[in-house]
Amino acid sequence: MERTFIILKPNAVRRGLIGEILKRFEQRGIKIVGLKFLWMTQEQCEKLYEPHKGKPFYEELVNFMMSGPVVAVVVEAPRVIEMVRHIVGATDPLKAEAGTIRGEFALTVTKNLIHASDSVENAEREMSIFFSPEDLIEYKLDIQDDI
Ligand code: RTP
Ligand code: MG
Repeated sequence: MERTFIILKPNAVRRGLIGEILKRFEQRGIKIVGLKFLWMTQEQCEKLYEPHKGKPFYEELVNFMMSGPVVAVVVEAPRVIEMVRHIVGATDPLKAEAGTIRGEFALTVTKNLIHASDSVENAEREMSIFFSPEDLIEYKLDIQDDI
């Protein structure tokens, strides 16, 4: 079983898309094990985007990510890192396939609605910025034996 880390970016919250986006993971049978509504601090933002420091889009990205509250989520399922990124779609909404979250609801690269970790190492690193181990809840989904 694998876990990954997701952030619904500030424009997803402002546009009222929290339910729409979480629904897409729930309907796949992906289990939510951690959920927080928060306004990111500069420190959290710098840690999250540490690998992108120095890139041309860094400042704009960090400012945007702190422009309003976000929803931080940890989810669990087999092969969930790849599955979540498949549901989210390509970074550039122009290249995101129809039917993906970005392909249906996003317009620009910076404001592409959602962040999702891209590897086991990054998932662990990123979720630990926002969640302590006791924030992550173990339980059985009703549908777990049927997916
Ligand atoms: P994410 O990390 O947010 O799930 O998205 P990703 O892997 O598809 O994209 P990544 O390359 O990790 O970039 C992180 C975020 O930076 C913004 N970005 N802007 N203007 C640009 O060229 C550019 N490139 C990346 C996006 O908001 C992207 O989600
Ligand atoms: Mg990334």
